Amino acid sequence: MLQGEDELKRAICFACSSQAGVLAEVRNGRVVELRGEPDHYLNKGWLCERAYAFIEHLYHPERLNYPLKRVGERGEGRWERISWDKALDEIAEKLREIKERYGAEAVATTGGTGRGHQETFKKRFMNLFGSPNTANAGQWCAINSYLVETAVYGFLTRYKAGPHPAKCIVIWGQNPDQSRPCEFRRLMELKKAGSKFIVIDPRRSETVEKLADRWLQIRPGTDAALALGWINVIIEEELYDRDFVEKWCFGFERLKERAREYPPEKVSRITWIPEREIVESARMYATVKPASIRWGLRTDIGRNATSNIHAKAILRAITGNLDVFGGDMLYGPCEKANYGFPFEYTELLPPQQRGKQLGADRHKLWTWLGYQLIHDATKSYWYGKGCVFSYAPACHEPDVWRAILTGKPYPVKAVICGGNNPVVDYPNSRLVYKALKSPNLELFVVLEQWMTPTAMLADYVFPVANWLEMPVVHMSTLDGLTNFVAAGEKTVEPLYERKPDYYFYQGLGLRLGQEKYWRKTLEEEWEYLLKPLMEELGVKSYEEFARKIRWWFPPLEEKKYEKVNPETGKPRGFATPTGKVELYSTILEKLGYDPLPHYEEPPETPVSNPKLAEEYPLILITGARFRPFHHSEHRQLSTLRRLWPEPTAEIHPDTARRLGVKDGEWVIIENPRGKIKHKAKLTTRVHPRMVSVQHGWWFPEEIPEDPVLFRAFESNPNVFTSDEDEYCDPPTGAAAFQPYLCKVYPARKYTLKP
Ligand SMILES: Nc1nc2c(c(=O)[nH]1)N[C@H]1C(S)=C(S)[C@@H](COP(=O)(O)OP(=O)(O)OC[C@H]3O[C@@H](n4cnc5c(=O)[nH]c(N)nc54)[C@H](O)[C@@H]3O)O[C@H]1N2
Ligand SMILES: Nc1nc2c(c(=O)[nH]1)N[C@H]1C(S)=C(S)[C@@H](COP(=O)(O)OP(=O)(O)OC[C@H]3O[C@@H](n4cnc5c(=O)[nH]c(N)nc54)[C@H](O)[C@@H]3O)O[C@H]1N2
Ligand SMILES: [Mo]
Repeated sequence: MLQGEDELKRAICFACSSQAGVLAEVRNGRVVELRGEPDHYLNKGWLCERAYAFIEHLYHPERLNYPLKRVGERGEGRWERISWDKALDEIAEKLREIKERYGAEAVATTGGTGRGHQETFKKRFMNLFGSPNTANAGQWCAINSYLVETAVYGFLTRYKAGPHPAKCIVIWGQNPDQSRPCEFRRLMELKKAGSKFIVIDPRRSETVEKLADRWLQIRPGTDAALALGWINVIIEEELYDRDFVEKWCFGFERLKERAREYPPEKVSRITWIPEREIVESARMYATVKPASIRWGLRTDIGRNATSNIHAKAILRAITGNLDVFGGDMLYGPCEKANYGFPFEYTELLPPQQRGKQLGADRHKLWTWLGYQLIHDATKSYWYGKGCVFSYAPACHEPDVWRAILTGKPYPVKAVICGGNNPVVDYPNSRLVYKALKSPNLELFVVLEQWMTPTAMLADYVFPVANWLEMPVVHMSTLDGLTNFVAAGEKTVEPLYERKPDYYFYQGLGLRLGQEKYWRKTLEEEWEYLLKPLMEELGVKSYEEFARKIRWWFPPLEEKKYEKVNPETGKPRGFATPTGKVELYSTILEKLGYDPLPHYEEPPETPVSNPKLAEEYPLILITGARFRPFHHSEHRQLSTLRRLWPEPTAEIHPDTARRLGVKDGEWVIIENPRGKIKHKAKLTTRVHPRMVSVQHGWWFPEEIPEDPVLFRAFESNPNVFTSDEDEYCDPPTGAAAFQPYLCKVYPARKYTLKP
């Protein structure tokens, strides 16, 4: 581009996982303005405040610009600059040595929401290196949900308004007003057009206020009981789709028996939702058609995660809302892409390494065994390639830290952390900290945009690009979640020595005998991935695809299971071992888990532990999303921080009065495992017996060096979330960010002696 020339680039926002279309005005090689892409299918010209803040993010003086190598002790903050090449040489050498001494499984990775296309390339590197120990946030966030759904009906579901809107929409444990603002705008349109909404949330969230025709104020952690109660009402009142159940469902009689254990009066006692509301909402969901269930994080986590997800899948099926327009449409990976094996090489992980996956003995759906069963069942269906998720199979995240500290079941000696801030965001974050500081850990590498509490503990830190500095693609192989493709241009070359994460994994791969499997550039990887689609569309290069095509959707087709397979002359059915929707899951049964959903009281509630509740009487939930931040990110950006300067805890005014807590004052929230500090926000949004605290808080403006670490443990509820087995979901290992017991008192009592 010539000096003085303006250029318009078409990017895809990666400030969360929503993928809004962004137009970037570039002047003299500098991004000067961002705008929503007017005709983009998702955001239609609109952007949230976080997307706009990315110009500040791009040019922020505190961004990491050069690779760093630690020279002092871990956490001391003494670094020297090093080149990418030299750092990669040293790390490759160290990984080779660790593999020789302890085996490849002694190397683990951690990840978050897949920023910078992390998980795909991490997975490729680890499969080829020979380690099964990739840990990631998908274990408790969405990906475990997709695994359970795929086990039950062989496909994924995704809510899409499309040309056939749902008449009834259930929003279950999700607050899209804050967590998915682009999609939320579409939901508002549906509301205006007359769709009915049921919102299930212990808080009167923004979504409850703006959308709900019915709000079920559920006791945290009891969703499985409610879902089973709905199933009970729907079966007992014969509101189910008899025809679909007879033809296409497996295990209905056994489900019926199980559901009898959950009559409305019992479910009301468990969930604190009045019996009448349970019955009426179940009737509404079952009779206002088509209906769709949107789910959020809250049903993916904790002790009942698999039962929650399984019960939700059952509800969709027995009401005849599965794979019908306006209901929950089924889909598989994108057919027109080289997804799966030729991209991640999962099957090249040697068989003797698969069984070594940390947690494989206890969390069998999340690890190799479960993956294998699901993969085999879906294989004939999905273009011979089966279900593939970059995030799974993966190891049980909490086991990584224990293996570092105890050497059991074998030592973990190196950790690569990319796109993730586990010292703040992972459950039991003090244990994460302890493991990362341990002398047992011989190598800790972090790929980051900023110095964070986690990066402070690293031996090497690599500076990575943000989404304005790299080509972005969203599609199935990258997250296992979409069958369509969306692509964005890089708007400027990465500044300083920043690079997309890809070049780290590729650089290591090239040094460790993986030359055959890595291409020269990230753009070439995308061209290979999208080759079938590009050929069909007559597009020559990635740049052309990102500029001209932007996004591509497969044709929308309903009742795909009825389509006749030409080879057998029979309907194709569902991609499960029985070919039906498995209300009774043969995969869960084979793995030794309950084949039907059930409800179990979480380990730390007034019901399961009344004695503890005497001292800690309030029910604590953590991490309800709030704009403008994404998890632990963006506190450095002044335009956003101004909108939300400090952590806040929602407390009911009646409760606050009783506790002597005033609005806006600092309070201590204490649990047997620790205490944190938030500012009290008195609001009737929360139930008088509940407190809601935020997650992700650390303070980039504070002292970086250990032990202060930007005050990473002062307002971070993960100092008292547990990652012990008794709190986790057995099949998937999903940890619990809630519910817990706590007490709250003004901070002045704690800090100032009169
Ligand atoms: N108590 C509690 N804890 C929670 C939750 C909760 O509800 N309550 N929610 C959990 C959930 S669902 C999730 S998904 C996790 C998320 O946990 P994390 O994945 O740790 O989330 P982020 O804070 O977004 O961390 C991303 C880090 O990567 C950096 N980053 C951003 N983009 C890129 C990139 O392109 N490449 C690289 N290498 N780095 C990048 C950011 O600067 C940031 O430090 O948090 C979990 N933690
Ligand atoms: N602004 C912003 N947006 C984000 C993120 C972010 O950090 N910030 N993170 C992204 C990620 S990775 C994720 S996973 C999503 C998560 O986003 P969502 O799926 O929307 O989940 P949350 O906001 O964590 O919780 C949604 C609602 O569930 C309620 N809730 C709490 N406990 C329970 C319960 O036991 N049962 C039920 N039924 N409801 C409960 C909370 O009160 C809250 O209103 O957000 C994504 N979008
Ligand atoms: Mo998440």
